[in-house]
Amino acid sequence: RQAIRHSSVPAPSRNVNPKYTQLFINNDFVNAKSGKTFETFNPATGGKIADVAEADKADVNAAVKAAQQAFRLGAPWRRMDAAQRGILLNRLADLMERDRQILASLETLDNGKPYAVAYAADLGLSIACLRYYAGWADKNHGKTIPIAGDHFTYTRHEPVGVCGQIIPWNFPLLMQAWKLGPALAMGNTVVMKVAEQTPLSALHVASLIKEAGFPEGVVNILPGFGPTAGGAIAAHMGIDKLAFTGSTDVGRIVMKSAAESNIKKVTLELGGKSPNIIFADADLDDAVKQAHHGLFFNQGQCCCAGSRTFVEGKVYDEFIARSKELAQKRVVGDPFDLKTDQGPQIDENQVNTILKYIDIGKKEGAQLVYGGKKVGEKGHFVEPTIFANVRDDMKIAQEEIFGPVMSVIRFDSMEDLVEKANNTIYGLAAAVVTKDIDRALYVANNIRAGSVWVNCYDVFDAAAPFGGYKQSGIGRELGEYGLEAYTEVKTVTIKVPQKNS
Ligand code: TXE
Repeated sequence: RQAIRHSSVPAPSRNVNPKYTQLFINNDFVNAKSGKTFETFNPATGGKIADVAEADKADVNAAVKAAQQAFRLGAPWRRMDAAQRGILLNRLADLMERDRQILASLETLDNGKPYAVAYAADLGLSIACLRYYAGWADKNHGKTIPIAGDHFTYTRHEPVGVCGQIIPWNFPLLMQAWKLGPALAMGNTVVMKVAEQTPLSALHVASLIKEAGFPEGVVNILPGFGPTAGGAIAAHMGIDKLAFTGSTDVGRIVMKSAAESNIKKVTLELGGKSPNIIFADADLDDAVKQAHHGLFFNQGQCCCAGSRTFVEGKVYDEFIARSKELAQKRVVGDPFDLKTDQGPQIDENQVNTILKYIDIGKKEGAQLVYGGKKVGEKGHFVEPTIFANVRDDMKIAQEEIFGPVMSVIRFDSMEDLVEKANNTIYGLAAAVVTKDIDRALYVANNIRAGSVWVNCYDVFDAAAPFGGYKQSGIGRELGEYGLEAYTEVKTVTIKVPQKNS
């Protein structure tokens, strides 16, 4: 957050007009077959922004048909050189760069995240992700393999086919880029359902996909609800692969539905409850800031939020005092104001969940040090909240709150620290803050989590894989590993007259 230099961020468009509110199928914007629409709201005011076409099963069927058509043998997308797919992805990244201010404004309007963050972080990372995968388009290739006998074997890395992608509302553009980048680099076609809370920025990107020159039907984008449009994608017989990011509960539902339909390949990126372990030898100022940003970033709505902050006893009280000071300074309010640190939560449901957990925390006997209440009457703002004296087995240290609630747990020795940190159904991320390299590596290598940050937090790069152990998910996104989910490996073996070494 501090790295964002306001001088390099152009002024936002508060009244940005969402130009695209229909379904995007076969490179056309169309109404839902049912004619139905739903409202999307500004979380900072609660006011309606626009009516958006509501996809349902019939629209999913149409989108799948378009995606299958785009994937048929001999189709332009199948005949296209791999390098050309990379050029198209780079062109899309260029267009997002051109419309960066509009996209960041739409993201803030629909999601509520501070505009300066949307512009610098969400757009910066999304564009970089597309460029990263553009580079892979002609580089993810097979091998020749010296098998026994008079044979010659090679592998082909082929696209999986039609990919169903269901994404959440906390990073609408970034989640879209994480899913589109590897799928398109590898030559797949896509039917994507965006979250019902945040359809607008993704639909603007849909227009850019067409402008970039992707052939018809390669990408189809459907705003709609989970059980209807999302359910139809998960169960569809014509979809070959499903990528889902969202709650663990819904991850379970879509995985079951994938199994019961056509055993489509499944990758899941689900919830987290990530330990952030701070040792007494750390630079305390840095540690306090790191823990603050690791938890409060994006209004606490991060799957990898450092929501179990473990602090060594010797510095515990000081850590709490300084964390409280920092939370007091946090500017909560209008997300279009460049000075704002924290915007609204996504909707009233999330606010109610967060307030419920704050209440549970108090009842469980944790000490509320700061915050704990809703802010104002208008919009969905919640105070940055800090609980001290949290025990590792309390609900607020075990269940994903997905809001600005920091739970600080005290520890006094290395003994069973890693076991305690691992004592969660999740395994998405973790961090350790210390000057002692042996301790840092011991923790980093023994925590059961897909990402571990040492003396930093939330450092993301399109080249570094991300994903969960345990109930945080299946598979990895980003990096070279992220290509695997979108690649089928075919082994071709040829009989030859005489093999020589
Ligand atoms: O998630 P859902 P919600 C967690 C976080 C949050 C909780 C609830 O703890 O508090 O989930 O948020 C679609 N079949 N995360 O309710 O419902 C839905 O339309 C198919 C963590 O928003 O999982 C949306 O597009 N799809 C997370 C997507 O799933 C269905 C980010 C995610 O929504 C569906 C978001 C169904 N039956 C929430 N039901 C992360 N890992 O970053 C819903 N969907």
